[in-house]
Amino acid sequence: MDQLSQHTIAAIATPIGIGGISVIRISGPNAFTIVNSVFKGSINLIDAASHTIHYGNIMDPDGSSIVDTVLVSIFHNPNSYTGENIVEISSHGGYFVSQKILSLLHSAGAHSAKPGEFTQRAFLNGKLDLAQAEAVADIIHSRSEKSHKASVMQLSGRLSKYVNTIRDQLLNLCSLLELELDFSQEGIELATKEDVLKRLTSIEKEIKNLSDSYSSGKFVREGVRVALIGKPNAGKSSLLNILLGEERAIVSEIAGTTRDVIEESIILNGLEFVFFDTAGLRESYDTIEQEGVRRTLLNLKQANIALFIIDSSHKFSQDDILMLKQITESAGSQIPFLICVNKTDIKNHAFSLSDLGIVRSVEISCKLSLGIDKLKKELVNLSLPNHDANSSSIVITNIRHKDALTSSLNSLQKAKKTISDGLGGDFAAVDLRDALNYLGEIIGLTTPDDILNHIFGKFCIGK
Ligand SMILES: Nc1nc2c(ncn2[C@@H]2O[C@H](COP(=O)(O)OP(=O)(O)OP(=O)(O)O)[C@@H](O)[C@H]2O)c(=O)[nH]1
Ligand SMILES: [Mg+2]
Repeated sequence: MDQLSQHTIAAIATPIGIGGISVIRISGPNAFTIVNSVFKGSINLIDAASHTIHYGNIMDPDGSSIVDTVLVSIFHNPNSYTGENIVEISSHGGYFVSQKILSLLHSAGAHSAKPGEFTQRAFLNGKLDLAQAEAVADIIHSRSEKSHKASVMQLSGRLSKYVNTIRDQLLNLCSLLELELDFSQEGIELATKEDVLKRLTSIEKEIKNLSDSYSSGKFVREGVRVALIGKPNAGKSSLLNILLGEERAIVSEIAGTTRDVIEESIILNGLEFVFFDTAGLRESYDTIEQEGVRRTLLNLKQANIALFIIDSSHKFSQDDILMLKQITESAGSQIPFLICVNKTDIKNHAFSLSDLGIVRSVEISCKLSLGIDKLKKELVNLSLPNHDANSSSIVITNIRHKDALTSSLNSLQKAKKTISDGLGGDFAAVDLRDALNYLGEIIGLTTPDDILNHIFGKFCIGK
């Protein structure tokens, strides 16, 4: 596929602001002539070899004054990021210079690049498939070791390759069923029903495993949202501060100190955790505190893990049990709860959490910094239950990929049912083609244009 665009586009690829250098990227058929018209150096850029760098000045249109001293990198089609002719101008950083150079390039005929247009061109020119293109954006946005690693894996093409091997197996099976239809008059059977079902089951398992990897993959990409909840004075803010290693939230012996939700993140085992310190849960006549409690409950609904903090210097009353039950119900069963028994340094009352059906609990003391490592370990285990530090297995981190796999799985299961019910292979073949198309959406083979535009539209300008 060769869809080299007619237009030459330009954009600043680095963030606007004070900095050492700024990079302006130009891609398209006229990249060399456009830059050459504003550049004065020891070489005519039109004659410059690919993958070379040239020192020179960007000049005002009348050639009388220097706008900036720059380095210009040249990449010839097709050996460039977009597959087109590319020039990258490294200018001085700052608010003004790069904007000024960009406006000169526009005057010389370059069009403004749309968000993600460079990567979109790379995709359209076959330099990257869609999953790889998405990985480019993920690398830029990754904030933790694990999300970075997953994005690099995806950019390297490992996910795409794996999806392709599943597609190949499906394609073979589909062709077999379709071929058999051609011979249906003669009653020739190319594969037994059992054999087809066996092969379908094995493909189904592969798709399902990949799809299931999203349960940890979404945390890898987006981080894990942990709500710190409990009664006033339980020590929620103290725990937040200990986890962050700084006095972020106000701690006091006055019940009802925290009102607004405080959000901060840390990295544990290469995974990002976003903690939300919330207002203590209790009946209150204070309207501000009531609002705080409302926000706590709202936060709980959006959390991936609820850390329920208990003050063990007080008796765990029937009211506490009731509150715990109520919030567990309001949060829904899908959120894992971890009970944190705090203030063990002044623990006064023994209570059995297992009587309440609570299996996961950690004893801590914020005052003495006890049990904090164990708590961190529990949080990681809860987020990545099949966590293996050295695992190189393929994990999907993108909801779009998950949705495509789910749809593929549904079509495949329909085909399986048709075959096991002894109905026509033609019906099964149609469902298998659907399953194939859904898999193709992941790598961009069968992705509708509006979805493509949506994906690239979320990129930053200059990427
Ligand atoms: N002895 C002891 N005191 C603690 C411990 N953790 C917190 N405290 C004290 O308990 C009181 C309340 O702590 P906070 O962290 O403000 O409690 P909170 O849950 O955020 O309270 P609200 O914001 O009012 O809901 C403070 O006086 C803390 O110093 C602990 O492990 N041991
Ligand atoms: Mg607090």
